[in-house]
Amino acid sequence: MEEAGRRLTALRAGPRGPQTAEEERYVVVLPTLDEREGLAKTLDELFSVGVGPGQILVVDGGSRDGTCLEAEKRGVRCIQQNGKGKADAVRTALRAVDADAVVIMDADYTYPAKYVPQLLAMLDRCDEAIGARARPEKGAQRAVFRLGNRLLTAWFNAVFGTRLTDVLSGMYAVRKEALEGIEEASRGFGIESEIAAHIASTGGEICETPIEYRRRVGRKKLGVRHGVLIALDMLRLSLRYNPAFLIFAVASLLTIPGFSIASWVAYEWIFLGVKHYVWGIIAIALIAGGTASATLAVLALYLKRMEIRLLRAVRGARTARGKATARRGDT
Ligand SMILES: Nc1nc2c(ncn2[C@@H]2O[C@H](COP(=O)(O)OP(=O)(O)OP(=O)(O)O)[C@@H](O)[C@H]2O)c(=O)[nH]1
Ligand SMILES: [Mg+2]
Repeated sequence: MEEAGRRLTALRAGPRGPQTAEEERYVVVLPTLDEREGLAKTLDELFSVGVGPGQILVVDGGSRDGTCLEAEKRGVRCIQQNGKGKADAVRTALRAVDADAVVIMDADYTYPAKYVPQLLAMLDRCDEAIGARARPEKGAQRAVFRLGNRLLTAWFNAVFGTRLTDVLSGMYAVRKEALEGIEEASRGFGIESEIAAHIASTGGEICETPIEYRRRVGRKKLGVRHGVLIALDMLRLSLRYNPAFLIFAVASLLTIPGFSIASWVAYEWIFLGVKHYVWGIIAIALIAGGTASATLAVLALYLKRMEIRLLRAVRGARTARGKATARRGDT
Protein backbone atom coordinates (compact mmCIF):
# COMPACT_ATOMS: atom_id res chain seq x y z
CA MET A 1 0.00 0.00 0.00
CA GLU A 2 2.83 2.29 0.99
CA GLU A 3 4.58 1.96 -2.36
CA ALA A 4 1.35 2.47 -4.33
CA GLY A 5 0.65 5.49 -2.15
CA ARG A 6 4.03 6.97 -3.03
CA ARG A 7 3.36 6.30 -6.69
CA LEU A 8 0.02 8.07 -6.42
CA THR A 9 1.49 11.05 -4.63
CA ALA A 10 3.96 11.34 -7.49
CA LEU A 11 1.12 11.05 -9.95
CA ARG A 12 -0.75 13.92 -8.40
CA ALA A 13 2.39 15.95 -7.75
CA GLY A 14 2.56 17.84 -11.00
CA PRO A 15 1.89 16.85 -14.58
CA ARG A 16 4.70 18.57 -16.38
CA GLY A 17 7.40 19.16 -13.81
CA PRO A 18 10.76 17.40 -13.75
CA GLN A 19 10.69 13.64 -13.23
CA THR A 20 11.17 12.15 -9.78
CA ALA A 21 12.33 8.61 -9.06
CA GLU A 22 8.73 7.69 -8.15
CA GLU A 23 7.41 9.02 -11.43
CA GLU A 24 9.71 6.69 -13.31
CA ARG A 25 8.10 3.73 -11.60
CA TYR A 26 5.32 3.56 -14.16
CA VAL A 27 4.74 4.37 -17.83
CA VAL A 28 1.46 4.69 -19.68
CA VAL A 29 1.74 2.93 -23.05
CA LEU A 30 -0.55 3.97 -25.89
CA PRO A 31 -0.51 1.81 -29.05
CA THR A 32 -1.68 3.79 -32.07
CA LEU A 33 -2.55 3.26 -35.69
CA ASP A 34 -3.94 6.30 -37.51
CA GLU A 35 -5.30 7.61 -34.23
CA ARG A 36 -4.41 11.33 -34.42
CA GLU A 37 -7.70 12.72 -33.15
CA GLY A 38 -8.26 10.10 -30.44
CA LEU A 39 -4.64 10.32 -29.28
CA ALA A 40 -4.81 14.11 -28.87
CA LYS A 41 -7.89 13.82 -26.63
CA THR A 42 -6.45 10.85 -24.70
CA LEU A 43 -3.17 12.69 -24.03
CA ASP A 44 -4.89 15.87 -22.88
CA GLU A 45 -7.08 13.84 -20.54
CA LEU A 46 -4.04 11.98 -19.16
CA PHE A 47 -2.33 15.33 -18.42
CA SER A 48 -5.50 16.53 -16.67
CA VAL A 49 -5.30 13.63 -14.17
CA GLY A 50 -1.64 14.26 -13.43
CA VAL A 51 0.19 11.94 -15.81
CA GLY A 52 3.13 13.90 -17.23
CA PRO A 53 4.38 13.70 -20.83
CA GLY A 54 7.55 11.96 -19.63
CA GLN A 55 5.46 9.12 -18.23
CA ILE A 56 3.76 8.34 -21.53
CA LEU A 57 5.04 6.30 -24.46
CA VAL A 58 3.20 6.15 -27.78
CA VAL A 59 4.00 3.07 -29.88
CA ASP A 60 2.94 3.64 -33.43
CA GLY A 61 2.22 1.07 -36.11
CA GLY A 62 3.10 3.26 -39.12
CA SER A 63 0.30 5.86 -38.99
CA ARG A 64 -0.04 8.16 -41.99
CA ASP A 65 -2.24 10.77 -40.37
CA GLY A 66 0.38 12.53 -38.24
CA THR A 67 -0.36 10.57 -35.02
CA CYS A 68 3.27 10.73 -33.87
CA LEU A 69 3.44 14.48 -34.53
CA GLU A 70 0.41 14.95 -32.28
CA ALA A 71 2.32 13.18 -29.48
CA GLU A 72 5.62 14.99 -30.05
CA LYS A 73 3.82 18.35 -30.15
CA ARG A 74 2.86 17.66 -26.52
CA GLY A 75 6.35 16.52 -25.48
CA VAL A 76 5.39 12.83 -25.52
CA ARG A 77 7.82 10.25 -26.93
CA CYS A 78 6.56 8.33 -29.96
CA ILE A 79 8.42 5.26 -31.23
CA GLN A 80 7.78 2.97 -34.19
CA GLN A 81 6.84 -0.57 -33.30
CA ASN A 82 8.66 -3.72 -34.43
CA GLY A 83 6.55 -6.31 -36.22
CA LYS A 84 2.84 -5.91 -36.95
CA GLY A 85 -0.39 -5.40 -35.04
CA LYS A 86 -1.28 -4.30 -31.52
CA ALA A 87 0.39 -7.29 -29.83
CA ASP A 88 3.80 -6.49 -31.37
CA ALA A 89 3.28 -2.82 -30.45
CA VAL A 90 2.75 -3.73 -26.78
CA ARG A 91 5.79 -6.05 -26.85
CA THR A 92 7.92 -3.27 -28.39
CA ALA A 93 6.83 -0.98 -25.54
CA LEU A 94 7.55 -3.55 -22.84
CA ARG A 95 11.10 -3.90 -24.16
CA ALA A 96 11.56 -0.15 -24.44
CA VAL A 97 10.40 0.93 -20.99
CA ASP A 98 12.35 0.57 -17.81
CA ALA A 99 9.66 0.94 -15.14
CA ASP A 100 8.16 -1.19 -12.39
CA ALA A 101 4.68 -0.97 -13.87
CA VAL A 102 3.03 -0.18 -17.17
CA VAL A 103 -0.51 0.96 -17.84
CA ILE A 104 -1.60 -0.03 -21.31
CA MET A 105 -4.58 1.76 -22.80
CA ASP A 106 -6.14 2.29 -26.20
CA ALA A 107 -5.54 5.73 -27.63
CA ASP A 108 -9.03 6.15 -29.09
CA TYR A 109 -10.47 8.06 -26.10
CA THR A 110 -12.71 5.12 -25.10
CA TYR A 111 -11.13 4.55 -21.67
CA PRO A 112 -11.31 7.35 -19.07
CA ALA A 113 -7.83 8.42 -17.94
CA LYS A 114 -9.07 9.06 -14.40
CA TYR A 115 -8.71 5.30 -13.72
CA VAL A 116 -4.92 5.31 -14.23
CA PRO A 117 -4.15 6.14 -10.55
CA GLN A 118 -6.66 3.56 -9.31
CA LEU A 119 -5.27 0.78 -11.51
CA LEU A 120 -1.73 1.59 -10.36
CA ALA A 121 -2.79 1.57 -6.73
CA MET A 122 -4.34 -1.87 -7.25
CA LEU A 123 -0.92 -3.23 -8.25
CA ASP A 124 -0.07 -3.15 -4.58
CA ARG A 125 -2.09 -6.33 -4.11
CA CYS A 126 -2.34 -7.66 -7.69
CA ASP A 127 0.04 -8.35 -10.57
CA GLU A 128 -2.44 -7.13 -13.14
CA ALA A 129 -5.32 -4.71 -12.65
CA ILE A 130 -7.93 -4.62 -15.40
CA GLY A 131 -10.41 -1.82 -16.01
CA ALA A 132 -13.51 -3.90 -16.78
CA ARG A 133 -15.96 -2.21 -19.12
CA ALA A 134 -19.05 -2.33 -16.91
CA ARG A 135 -20.81 0.82 -18.08
CA PRO A 136 -20.47 1.19 -21.86
CA GLU A 137 -21.88 4.39 -23.35
CA LYS A 138 -24.75 3.85 -25.78
CA GLY A 139 -23.31 2.76 -29.15
CA ALA A 140 -19.80 2.29 -27.76
CA GLN A 141 -19.73 -1.49 -28.25
CA ARG A 142 -21.69 -3.41 -30.89
CA ALA A 143 -23.83 -6.33 -29.65
CA VAL A 144 -21.73 -8.88 -31.57
CA PHE A 145 -18.52 -7.63 -29.93
CA ARG A 146 -20.17 -7.59 -26.49
CA LEU A 147 -21.33 -11.19 -26.94
CA GLY A 148 -17.94 -12.30 -28.29
CA ASN A 149 -16.23 -10.63 -25.35
CA ARG A 150 -18.50 -12.41 -22.85
CA LEU A 151 -17.96 -15.82 -24.48
CA LEU A 152 -14.18 -15.44 -24.66
CA THR A 153 -14.03 -14.23 -21.04
CA ALA A 154 -16.14 -17.22 -19.90
CA TRP A 155 -13.80 -19.57 -21.78
CA PHE A 156 -10.77 -17.90 -20.23
CA ASN A 157 -12.27 -18.24 -16.73
CA ALA A 158 -12.97 -21.95 -17.29
CA VAL A 159 -9.42 -22.69 -18.45
CA PHE A 160 -7.49 -20.49 -16.04
CA GLY A 161 -9.68 -20.73 -12.94
CA THR A 162 -10.22 -16.96 -12.80
CA ARG A 163 -13.42 -14.97 -12.20
CA LEU A 164 -12.96 -12.10 -14.60
CA THR A 165 -15.69 -10.18 -16.38
CA ASP A 166 -13.65 -8.48 -19.13
CA VAL A 167 -10.35 -10.15 -19.93
CA LEU A 168 -10.16 -8.36 -23.30
CA SER A 169 -10.37 -4.82 -21.91
CA GLY A 170 -7.93 -2.42 -23.59
CA MET A 171 -7.06 -0.66 -20.29
CA TYR A 172 -4.99 -2.44 -17.67
CA ALA A 173 -1.97 -1.98 -15.44
CA VAL A 174 0.61 -4.69 -15.01
CA ARG A 175 3.72 -5.21 -12.91
CA LYS A 176 6.59 -5.71 -15.33
CA GLU A 177 8.26 -8.45 -13.30
CA ALA A 178 5.07 -10.51 -13.57
CA LEU A 179 5.64 -10.73 -17.33
CA GLU A 180 9.00 -12.50 -17.13
CA GLY A 181 9.06 -15.53 -19.42
CA ILE A 182 5.87 -14.65 -21.31
CA GLU A 183 5.51 -16.68 -24.47
CA GLU A 184 5.10 -13.80 -27.01
CA ALA A 185 3.08 -15.67 -29.60
CA SER A 186 -0.23 -13.81 -29.74
CA ARG A 187 -1.20 -11.73 -32.73
CA GLY A 188 -2.99 -8.40 -32.99
CA PHE A 189 -5.70 -8.08 -30.37
CA GLY A 190 -4.86 -11.38 -28.59
CA ILE A 191 -2.22 -9.67 -26.42
CA GLU A 192 -4.67 -8.96 -23.57
CA SER A 193 -5.55 -12.63 -23.09
CA GLU A 194 -1.90 -13.67 -23.47
CA ILE A 195 -0.80 -11.35 -20.65
CA ALA A 196 -3.67 -12.47 -18.39
CA ALA A 197 -3.05 -16.17 -19.21
CA HIS A 198 0.65 -15.87 -18.35
CA ILE A 199 -0.07 -14.12 -15.05
CA ALA A 200 -2.90 -16.48 -14.03
CA SER A 201 -0.92 -19.59 -14.80
CA THR A 202 2.28 -18.48 -13.10
CA GLY A 203 0.56 -17.90 -9.77
CA GLY A 204 -0.06 -14.19 -10.26
CA GLU A 205 -3.12 -12.32 -9.03
CA ILE A 206 -5.44 -10.52 -11.46
CA CYS A 207 -7.93 -7.94 -10.15
CA GLU A 208 -10.61 -5.92 -11.87
CA THR A 209 -12.37 -2.66 -11.25
CA PRO A 210 -15.47 -1.52 -13.15
CA ILE A 211 -14.95 1.44 -15.45
CA GLU A 212 -16.96 3.41 -18.01
CA TYR A 213 -16.40 2.89 -21.71
CA ARG A 214 -16.98 5.67 -24.23
CA ARG A 215 -17.70 5.72 -27.94
CA ARG A 216 -14.40 5.74 -29.82
CA VAL A 217 -13.08 8.79 -31.65
CA GLY A 218 -11.87 7.98 -35.20
CA ARG A 219 -11.99 4.81 -37.27
CA LYS A 220 -12.34 1.37 -35.71
CA LYS A 221 -9.53 -1.17 -36.42
CA LEU A 222 -11.01 -4.28 -34.80
CA GLY A 223 -13.26 -6.40 -37.05
CA VAL A 224 -15.15 -9.70 -36.61
CA ARG A 225 -12.11 -11.38 -38.29
CA HIS A 226 -10.00 -10.26 -35.32
CA GLY A 227 -12.52 -11.88 -32.97
CA VAL A 228 -11.84 -15.22 -34.69
CA LEU A 229 -8.08 -14.68 -34.37
CA ILE A 230 -8.49 -13.91 -30.65
CA ALA A 231 -10.49 -17.17 -30.25
CA LEU A 232 -7.71 -19.13 -32.01
CA ASP A 233 -5.09 -17.50 -29.79
CA MET A 234 -7.20 -18.40 -26.75
CA LEU A 235 -7.34 -22.03 -27.92
CA ARG A 236 -3.55 -22.08 -28.29
CA LEU A 237 -3.12 -20.53 -24.83
CA SER A 238 -5.53 -23.08 -23.34
CA LEU A 239 -3.54 -25.96 -24.83
CA ARG A 240 -0.23 -24.53 -23.73
CA TYR A 241 -1.09 -23.45 -20.21
CA ASN A 242 -3.65 -26.02 -19.15
CA PRO A 243 -3.27 -29.61 -20.45
CA ALA A 244 -6.52 -30.54 -18.66
CA PHE A 245 -8.36 -28.59 -21.33
CA LEU A 246 -6.96 -30.76 -24.16
CA ILE A 247 -7.56 -34.01 -22.28
CA PHE A 248 -11.16 -32.96 -21.49
CA ALA A 249 -11.67 -32.26 -25.21
CA VAL A 250 -10.34 -35.76 -26.08
CA ALA A 251 -12.56 -37.30 -23.36
CA SER A 252 -15.66 -35.61 -24.81
CA LEU A 253 -14.73 -36.63 -28.37
CA LEU A 254 -14.58 -40.29 -27.22
CA THR A 255 -17.43 -40.44 -24.70
CA ILE A 256 -20.14 -38.58 -26.63
CA PRO A 257 -20.06 -40.89 -29.72
CA GLY A 258 -19.43 -43.87 -27.38
CA PHE A 259 -22.65 -43.29 -25.44
CA SER A 260 -24.63 -42.49 -28.60
CA ILE A 261 -23.56 -45.80 -30.25
CA ALA A 262 -24.16 -47.73 -26.99
CA SER A 263 -27.72 -46.30 -26.71
CA TRP A 264 -28.49 -47.29 -30.31
CA VAL A 265 -27.05 -50.82 -29.83
CA ALA A 266 -29.08 -51.26 -26.61
CA TYR A 267 -32.29 -50.00 -28.27
CA GLU A 268 -31.95 -52.38 -31.25
CA TRP A 269 -31.21 -55.33 -28.95
CA ILE A 270 -33.95 -54.70 -26.34
CA PHE A 271 -36.79 -53.55 -28.61
CA LEU A 272 -36.02 -55.22 -31.97
CA GLY A 273 -33.92 -58.19 -30.89
CA VAL A 274 -31.09 -57.24 -33.31
CA LYS A 275 -27.58 -57.73 -31.97
CA HIS A 276 -24.66 -55.51 -33.16
CA TYR A 277 -21.59 -57.15 -31.62
CA VAL A 278 -18.96 -55.09 -33.46
CA TRP A 279 -20.69 -51.76 -32.74
CA GLY A 280 -21.12 -52.85 -29.13
CA ILE A 281 -17.38 -53.44 -28.79
CA ILE A 282 -16.62 -50.10 -30.47
CA ALA A 283 -18.98 -48.30 -28.04
CA ILE A 284 -17.36 -49.97 -25.01
CA ALA A 285 -13.87 -49.06 -26.28
CA LEU A 286 -14.88 -45.43 -26.84
CA ILE A 287 -16.50 -45.13 -23.41
CA ALA A 288 -13.53 -46.79 -21.69
CA GLY A 289 -11.06 -44.49 -23.51
CA GLY A 290 -13.23 -41.47 -22.71
CA THR A 291 -13.52 -42.34 -19.03
CA ALA A 292 -9.77 -42.88 -18.74
CA SER A 293 -9.14 -39.50 -20.42
CA ALA A 294 -11.67 -37.76 -18.15
CA THR A 295 -9.92 -39.22 -15.09
CA LEU A 296 -6.57 -38.01 -16.43
CA ALA A 297 -8.08 -34.57 -17.08
CA VAL A 298 -9.27 -34.31 -13.47
CA LEU A 299 -5.77 -35.29 -12.31
CA ALA A 300 -4.17 -32.77 -14.68
CA LEU A 301 -6.54 -30.07 -13.41
CA TYR A 302 -5.70 -30.95 -9.82
CA LEU A 303 -1.95 -30.81 -10.55
CA LYS A 304 -2.34 -27.51 -12.38
CA ARG A 305 -4.23 -25.96 -9.46
CA MET A 306 -1.55 -27.28 -7.08
CA GLU A 307 1.18 -25.79 -9.28
CA ILE A 308 -0.62 -22.42 -9.21
CA ARG A 309 -1.02 -22.55 -5.42
CA LEU A 310 2.69 -23.35 -5.00
CA LEU A 311 3.73 -20.59 -7.38
CA ARG A 312 1.53 -18.15 -5.45
CA ALA A 313 3.12 -19.21 -2.17
CA VAL A 314 6.65 -18.81 -3.60
CA ARG A 315 5.75 -15.42 -5.02
CA GLY A 316 4.21 -14.32 -1.69
CA ALA A 317 7.33 -15.39 0.21
CA ARG A 318 9.58 -13.57 -2.25
CA THR A 319 7.54 -10.35 -1.93
CA ALA A 320 7.61 -10.57 1.88
CA ARG A 321 11.40 -11.05 1.81
CA GLY A 322 11.76 -8.09 -0.58
CA LYS A 323 9.70 -5.85 1.72
CA ALA A 324 11.71 -6.92 4.78
CA THR A 325 14.98 -6.14 2.96
CA ALA A 326 13.61 -2.76 1.87
CA ARG A 327 12.58 -1.97 5.48
CA ARG A 328 16.05 -2.87 6.73
CA GLY A 329 17.52 -0.60 4.03
CA ASP A 330 15.27 2.30 5.14
CA THR A 331 16.40 2.15 8.73
N1 LIG B 1 0.78 0.26 -32.84
C1 LIG B 1 -0.36 -0.28 -33.27
N2 LIG B 1 -1.52 0.08 -32.70
C2 LIG B 1 -2.67 -0.46 -33.17
C3 LIG B 1 -2.69 -1.39 -34.22
N3 LIG B 1 -3.99 -1.75 -34.46
C4 LIG B 1 -4.74 -1.05 -33.56
N4 LIG B 1 -3.94 -0.26 -32.80
C5 LIG B 1 -4.32 0.62 -31.70
O1 LIG B 1 -4.79 -0.22 -30.65
C6 LIG B 1 -5.86 0.43 -29.97
C7 LIG B 1 -7.08 -0.48 -30.04
O2 LIG B 1 -7.58 -0.55 -31.37
P1 LIG B 1 -9.13 -0.35 -31.68
O3 LIG B 1 -9.37 -0.22 -33.12
O4 LIG B 1 -9.64 0.77 -30.85
O5 LIG B 1 -9.72 -1.72 -31.22
P2 LIG B 1 -10.76 -1.96 -30.08
O6 LIG B 1 -10.52 -1.01 -28.96
O7 LIG B 1 -10.70 -3.38 -29.75
O8 LIG B 1 -12.11 -1.65 -30.83
P3 LIG B 1 -13.12 -0.41 -30.69
O9 LIG B 1 -14.31 -0.97 -30.03
O10 LIG B 1 -13.37 0.03 -32.06
O11 LIG B 1 -12.48 0.67 -29.88
C8 LIG B 1 -6.07 1.77 -30.63
O12 LIG B 1 -5.38 2.76 -29.91
C9 LIG B 1 -5.46 1.57 -32.03
O13 LIG B 1 -4.99 2.77 -32.59
C10 LIG B 1 -1.43 -1.76 -34.83
O14 LIG B 1 -1.34 -2.55 -35.75
N5 LIG B 1 -0.31 -1.18 -34.31
MG1 LIG C 1 -10.78 0.88 -28.90
